Amino acid sequence: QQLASRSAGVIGAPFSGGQPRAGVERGPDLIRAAGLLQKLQEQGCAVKDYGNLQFEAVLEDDPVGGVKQVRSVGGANRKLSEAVQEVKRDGHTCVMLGGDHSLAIGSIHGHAAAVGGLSVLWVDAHADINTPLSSWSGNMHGQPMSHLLHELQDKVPVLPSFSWIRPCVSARDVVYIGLRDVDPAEHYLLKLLGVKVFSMTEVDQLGVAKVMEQTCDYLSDKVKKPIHLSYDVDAIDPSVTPATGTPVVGGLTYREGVYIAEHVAQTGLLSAVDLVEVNPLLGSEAEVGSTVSTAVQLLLACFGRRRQGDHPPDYRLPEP
Ligand code: B3U
Ligand code: MN
Ligand code: MN
Repeated sequence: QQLASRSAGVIGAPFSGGQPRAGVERGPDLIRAAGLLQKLQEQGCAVKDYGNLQFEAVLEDDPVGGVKQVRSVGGANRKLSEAVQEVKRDGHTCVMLGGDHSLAIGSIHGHAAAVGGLSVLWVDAHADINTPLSSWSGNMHGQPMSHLLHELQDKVPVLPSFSWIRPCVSARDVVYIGLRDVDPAEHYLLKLLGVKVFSMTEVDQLGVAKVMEQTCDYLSDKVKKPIHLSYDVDAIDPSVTPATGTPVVGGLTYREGVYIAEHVAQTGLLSAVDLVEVNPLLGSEAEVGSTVSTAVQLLLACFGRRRQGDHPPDYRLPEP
């Protein structure tokens, strides 16, 4: 309703170890260079920049049962979790700029550690709920949800550098939007746990407005928990956001993507947002530009930017 949506605490997480393609670690700097922080301030949002995290290189990080860069991912997320806790204790809505989606482990873990029970809205072409044992790729960006969900702990082995993680999300507090590339094991788990999913089929069937209405009804059914929005830029159609590691045709339009963020902002419950998987080394200059500017617009919408326009309550029209 009002122009300023509280304050944003921005953390850059230049990390790519959850997947094999170099470049995604440059996401935070590119999103910053596209003017995110200034634009947030221009729309009346107070901003505190917590800078980019520096992650220690792990020299010996051999695969663990086929899962790659386990110790790097564990260490980076431990650091991120602590940074998110600081941002939340300082009272900001946390903005985590990735980096790959394995960073949701630390982001959600830190968020839950600071505020308690959360709702998670996961906007992605992928479900990212493989267990270390079900993953065929061995990439940890396809697994973060399995490490976070209470219900899956007997399915997830303890990995090196992961013993600090405590599961902190219940399956009934999770909604997915945009799915269109889901592995058999992931589909099995989503059905087993009865997770609320709006795949691209439901987006087509219902339209994005109904999807968001039903999402918010579902999440605020009993108690209104703070919302963690984990936005993978590959949820959007690759014609709009091609500069990402695993593009999948048939995604959300730019308008649907922005609508989701606008609607979440309107709930007043948004407490943390991840914007991940922007990879400026994939694609032409124009493709990277389109991907980065879309990422910025999604985040501005999360902090109350409205396409109808807006004006501060004390706006005064120049008089002749
Ligand atoms: N489900 C596959 C593919 C994938 C997941 N997330 C992305 N790709 N970006 C996997 O590797 O687990
Ligand atoms: Mn993802
Ligand atoms: Mn994805």
